[in-house]
Amino acid sequence: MKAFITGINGFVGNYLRKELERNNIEVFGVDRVGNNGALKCDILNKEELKSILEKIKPDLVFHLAAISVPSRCEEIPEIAMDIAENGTRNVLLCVKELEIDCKTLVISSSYVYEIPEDGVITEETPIKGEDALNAYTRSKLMQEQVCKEFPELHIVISRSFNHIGPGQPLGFIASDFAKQIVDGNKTILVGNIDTKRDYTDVRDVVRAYVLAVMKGGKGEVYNICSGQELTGRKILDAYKELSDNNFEIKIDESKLRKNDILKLIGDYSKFNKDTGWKPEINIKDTLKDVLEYWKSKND
Ligand code: A2R
Repeated sequence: MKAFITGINGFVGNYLRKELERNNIEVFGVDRVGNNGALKCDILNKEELKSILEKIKPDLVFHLAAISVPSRCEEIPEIAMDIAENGTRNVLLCVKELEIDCKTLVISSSYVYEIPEDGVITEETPIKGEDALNAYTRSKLMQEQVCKEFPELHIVISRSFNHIGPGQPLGFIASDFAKQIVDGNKTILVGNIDTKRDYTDVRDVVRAYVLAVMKGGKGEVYNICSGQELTGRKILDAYKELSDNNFEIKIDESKLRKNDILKLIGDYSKFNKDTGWKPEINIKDTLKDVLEYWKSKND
């Protein structure tokens, strides 16, 4: 069996490659650089992508390539949208035109949901409109829209909630705090650390992605999440226990976001019912590994 990953050398792609190889699946992939065994291809270049896919003829396609850091999407919204819209369309058009008999997983986000007043988010929760405030959300809404242009293909959409793990770059809360702590900062500058988020270990997430593409129904959308609440404050508490840096927390007004979502927690029971998946890694163990990762970078 052969798998093809767009964005193979990203944070998630790296873990996904290992998970697929553990399942004895041969893995191919592209990014715009072409290091580490990846094929160099911008998914915006359809002809190049098509010639690669024509040779591989994968059984499974994982479409991960994106501008994945929301703050970066705000800086380059047109590029983020182009990759989400035309990049996704190119991947699906190539599969269609080459008549590749495969199943495709497209990674969307929990940010597409309207936030309910209370309670957890299911796949029935309404999604935002095209006028959504943030560029990352708009790009993911567009990506889902493009998938609807291909009703004949076996496409599964993952609405992934926050995921964390060793190797995640800066720009995400667990990495940002861990780096400051292992660097010995005595004061950790924070924004709002009381917003509630749903975090899953990236290793559980990639296990979910493999199950989603293999067992998920054609055209189905699934929440991939832990259903557990975690705040920045709790992450910092865990880091304090795990490290010997007795740091203080200081609010940095410039880090407080207007329109911050106070609570974003998912329900994965639909995905569990269809695939049997549930998260297995305790998030405290994840945070320990994240801290170790940043320590190892300093050694
Ligand atoms: O091309 P590079 O070297 O910037 O690699 C990134 C790749 N990528 C692309 N590959 C081909 N053509 C493009 N036009 C293109 N644009 C970006 O996508 C990188 O390898 C990958 C994204 O990796 P990360 O930024 O580390 O994202 P992460 O955390 O692995 O997220 C994967 C997916 C994304 O759709 C997120 O929005 C979602 O999971 O959460």
